[in-house]
Amino acid sequence: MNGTRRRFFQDAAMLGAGLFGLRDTLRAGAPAERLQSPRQNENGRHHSPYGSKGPHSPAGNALVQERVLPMATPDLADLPSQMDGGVKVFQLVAEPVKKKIAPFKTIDAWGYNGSCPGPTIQVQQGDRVRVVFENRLPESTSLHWHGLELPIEQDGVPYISQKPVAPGETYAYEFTVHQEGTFFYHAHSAMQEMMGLIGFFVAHPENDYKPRADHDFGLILQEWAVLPSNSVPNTAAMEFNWLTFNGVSAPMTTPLLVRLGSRVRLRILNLGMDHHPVHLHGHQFVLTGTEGGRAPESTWYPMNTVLVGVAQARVVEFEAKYPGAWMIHCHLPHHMMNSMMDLLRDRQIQTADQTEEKAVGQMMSLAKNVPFEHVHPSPVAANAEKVPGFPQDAFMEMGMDEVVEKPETYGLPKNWSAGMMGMMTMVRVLPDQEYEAILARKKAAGGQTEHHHES
Ligand SMILES: [Cu+2]
Repeated sequence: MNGTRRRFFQDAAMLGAGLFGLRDTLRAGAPAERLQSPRQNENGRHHSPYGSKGPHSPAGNALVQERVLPMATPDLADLPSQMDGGVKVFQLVAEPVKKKIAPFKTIDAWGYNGSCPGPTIQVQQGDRVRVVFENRLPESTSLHWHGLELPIEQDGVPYISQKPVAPGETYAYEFTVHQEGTFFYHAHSAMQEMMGLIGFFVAHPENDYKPRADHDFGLILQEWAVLPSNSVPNTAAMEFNWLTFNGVSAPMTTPLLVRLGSRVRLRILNLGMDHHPVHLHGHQFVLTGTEGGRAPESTWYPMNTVLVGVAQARVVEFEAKYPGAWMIHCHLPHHMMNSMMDLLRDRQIQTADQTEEKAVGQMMSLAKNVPFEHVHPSPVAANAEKVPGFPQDAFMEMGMDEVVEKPETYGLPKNWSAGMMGMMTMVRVLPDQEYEAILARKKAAGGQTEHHHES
């Protein structure tokens, strides 16, 4: 990036953050784009579908002040708040959620406010926070604040720091956030965690991190064991056949849009049974923080794959230097696919039995149910069936571009979705004009993509 360009971004970002900050862009009907900075463009991309349920004040809805960049959680909403005196108040409801994790797979998960994972909570260091929590699950639960330093009675551990919150009960948590960083909330019950009871709790620093990022994204990694023709995850399983980012498997994951030349922050959070090495294509990043907060710059070194262990958060940053659609995915081979058991049932057991005719027939019938037109995207050799080991990846690629189409996928090459499976998304590094064009499409589509809210 040349100096002029860099200065433009910096200046625009400073102006955007200072004069015309988050509060304005979050307000419905705000004057259109007075300044175009990456910072501003990402603001307000998520409007909670739950906002209408509770009281609503503009001040409370400005989740962080103008000084810092809020995080965007693709495919998930932010939890709105309201101010009660000096306290930022959130309403969180634990409840069963029907969650579409792939165009042809809907599961019975548990989550918060109709969302799985739960909506993202964003606060600022120094905030006094109250979370009014209601349990609409069929069993007792509680809320644990992972990584936060708070009084023991707010720790959310059943029988140790509080009585379990019984079905139908409400319980208020209240504490002051003196830390900054990437935290999360979850039920402190192992099986409930595996049913999906988790969400981001991001505490922005009093003053923005240096260097400042132009884009900030959060991804929650989860895994599910759901047998074919079943919808309820087996929470006792140790083998997983569905892997999700923010509650959806690729190609349903919404691509991350960034401006060419911008600085991107990626916060990756894992609550499952496996550790996930998350890899970024085409760029190097540095590890700038963990679930414990920001790391000193002297500790940063280049990498492109970060191991996100269970119960960890990893924060990485990179300069989006190269235009293109660059994969971000867990690199465990089995986590780069969706369950094909629902589709190619017997292939899992007797691959030698599989023929191209049978496989394509199965894919056709699945496609008919979704529905989309299935086009077999990649050729196989004429003698493929005679080769030991065949098939491996043949027949796995399901091009379904039209089913998962949204403004963020505009302009991707035909059949792009055939290359996207499992714990996978992409960062689309776009030159100004293309970036603006997609932004305009998002705006025309209502400023948000509602595919995250399944019920
Ligand atoms: Cu993985």
